[in-house]
Formats: sequence, structure tokens, C-alpha cells
Amino acid sequence: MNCTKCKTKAVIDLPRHNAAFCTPCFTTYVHEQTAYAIKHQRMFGPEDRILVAVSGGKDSLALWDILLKLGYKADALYVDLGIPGYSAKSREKVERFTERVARPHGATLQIHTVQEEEGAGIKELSNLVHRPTCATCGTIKRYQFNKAAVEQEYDVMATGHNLDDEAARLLGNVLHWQEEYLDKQSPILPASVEGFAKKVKPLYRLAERELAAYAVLNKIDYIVEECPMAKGSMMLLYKEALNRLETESPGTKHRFYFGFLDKQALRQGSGQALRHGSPADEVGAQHAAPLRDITPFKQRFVDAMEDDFNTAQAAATLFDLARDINRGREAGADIRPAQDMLRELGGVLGLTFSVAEGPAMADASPFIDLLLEVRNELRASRNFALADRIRDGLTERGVTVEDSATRTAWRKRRG
Ligand code: Q46
Repeated sequence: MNCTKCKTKAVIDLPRHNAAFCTPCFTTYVHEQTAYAIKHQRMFGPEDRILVAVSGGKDSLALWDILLKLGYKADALYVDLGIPGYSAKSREKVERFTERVARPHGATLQIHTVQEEEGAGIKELSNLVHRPTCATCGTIKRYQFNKAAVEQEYDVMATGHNLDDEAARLLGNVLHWQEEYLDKQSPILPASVEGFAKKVKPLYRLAERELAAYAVLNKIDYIVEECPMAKGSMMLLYKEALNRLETESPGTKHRFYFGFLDKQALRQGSGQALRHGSPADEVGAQHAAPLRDITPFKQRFVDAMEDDFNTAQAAATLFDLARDINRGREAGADIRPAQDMLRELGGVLGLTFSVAEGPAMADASPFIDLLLEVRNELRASRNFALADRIRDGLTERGVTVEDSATRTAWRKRRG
């Protein structure tokens, strides 16, 4: 196996990109993916001060390493949770990394100890508030990181969440139908409210396996063991399910999460367009402002079909267009050009559109479509328990799923 870029011996293959890399080219790939994420999502600029949340694990230390090597001003904060057999080890890894890598770049490390800051250990605190340890821990860490970032006037706070974390979180949110969390799930969370720092996830384009390889190849000494409190967590179960899907079908996590981000961007874009609609929108389709620019839908559809007849992606584009039409109809926009396009593109897939969905179901269509794509992949990898949970969850919410030998369809139950 040779490096796709320089043709020397490769040390890692990336099936989802159909590529393999030697150590220097792989390091460049990781840096480029991170730099692209920062620029594309407008996370921060070269003059901004960044506070990295480090835990001693591979992701957060790799993030700190990458940011420093890309030339950013990145300090770090470690929160010592006082978990027996784990916190001391992870703290030691962070301190060693600071001495070896961060300090020569002029970066600093702060350490907060939960026992000192909150007056009790993490276990004790969770007993006090009658909440699970991880929920208490998450709240305390978010609070500590945010407080430090705001008080010390950092421009942004960065965490090491990777593609696997985000895909697993998305799966959890979709399975539990947590639409308010779905709306907020993003690689960037602006400092929208006074007292809350801007938060970013610059590693969201990189898989966990890629970050582990980056850490090993770049001699980053990180804590390999998971926190003992993570045992039995649902996130680990979702990650396991997604890993199985990824093995059977490389690129599944990428398609799942990036497909969601695409849909989210379109949805938020259309929401803005409708919010900024003119008063003419109120007076009927005949004289109303047209629906927002619909040409990107056609381009997405053509791209999907050119991508080896990716009909799932093409159908998802049609669902998005149908949803915009429904929203436009409610807002009184002129939806006729969009309807014509939907008929034209649908015809390519042999679809006809005659029944208009209600607005609530129209909003949910892309998510249902996404869920059924995931369910089909779960069934293909024989993970029937999780696949059945998706079907049952939809049934509870009034959506009937029908499997035939060739396809899976869904419809809203009446009454
Ligand atoms: S550190 Fe904290 Fe995690 Fe440990 S106690 Fe749970 S939340 S598992 S990321």
C-alpha cells in the first residue's frame, strides 16, 4: 500500500476517502482538514486567543498540538475531576504534553480542581444534586471552561469533539427525537448570550481512528483508558453501532453527519429567507415574492446522480425541496417554479407528487428520511435491535414504516 500523495510506503489507509498516507502526508492531511474546518465555519482568526479544553485523551491533546503547529495562540485548561485511578493519570499526561510541546510554543496550561473549586468531589456532587455522575460532570466542566474563557477574555473555547462524537450524538438525538438539540448541534456555537463564550469543534471533520493515528505518529503521549464512569453509556453504544456500519460501508459516519449539516444549513437558510419575506408575501401566490433561490437543489440533485446514481442523496434533495415548498406555501410565497422543479426532478426517479403533506410532517420529512437510511444500514449490518428501535420510535410518533422486498416507505398515519 503506497501513499496516495507521494507514493512512498503508506502507514494508514482511509477507506472513506479511498486514500492511504505516509506519516508526513497524513500529518498534512490532518492539519489541512482542521484548517479547512476553522476557515469554513469561521471559528476564529490568527489573532484570536483560544482556550482549549484538555482532558489528557488523544482528541484534546491532538487538537492543542494541531492548533499550535498551525500557528494559533492556544492555551489550555484541564479540570481535575478527582476520579480515583483515572484523574491523576490523565493530569500527568496533560502536564507532560505541556512541558514537551506547548511551552516551547509559549502556550500555558491552567488546572482547576473540582474539589477545590466546588468544595466536593464529582461523585459527592452528583449525589447531592441527585443526578448521574456524567451529567453532573458535564455541567461542571462546561461551567468551569466557560467561566475561565469569559473571565480571562479568551475569544473562543475549543473542544476536541471529532466526527465519531458528533455522529453518535446526532444518532442519539435523532433516536430520541430531540429536535431542540438537533437544532443546536453544530461545530460552532456563537457567544449569543452575555456571559457565554463562543465554542467551536475544529476536529469535526476527522474520525476518532484518524486522531488516534495522528497522536501515535506524532508521539503524543495520551491516556488510552476511558474514564471508568463512561462504562455502559449510550454514547458508547451509538459509537459501536456506527463503527459496525462504517466497517460494512465506509463513509457512513461522514455521510450521516455531513448530510445533517447540509440539511441544517438549507433549513436555516430557508428560514431566514422566509423571515425576511416582503409584505407582498401575505397577499397570495399570484403577486407574492418567489421562494428563495431553488437552483442549488437542482445542482445537488445532479451531483447526487452523477455520484454513481446516489439515489438516496437525490431523494433527500427532493425531500428538502418539498419541505421548502410547504414552508413557502405557508408564508404565501410563489411556490410554482419550485413545484415545477420538484415534478421535473422527481420524474427522473420515477416519482410523482400529488398529495400535499401537512406542515409539521413536512418539516420532519428530511429527518425521517435520514432515520430510514440509517435503519437500512443497521439492518444490512444485522443490528436489528437498534433498527427496530428506530421503527418503533417512528410508529409511536405517528409514522408508519413499510418494508417491501425492494424499498422502505413511510407515511403519516391519519387520525
Ligand atoms: S469524564 Fe465526566 Fe466523561 Fe468521566 S465522569 Fe462521565 S462525563 S465519562 S466525557
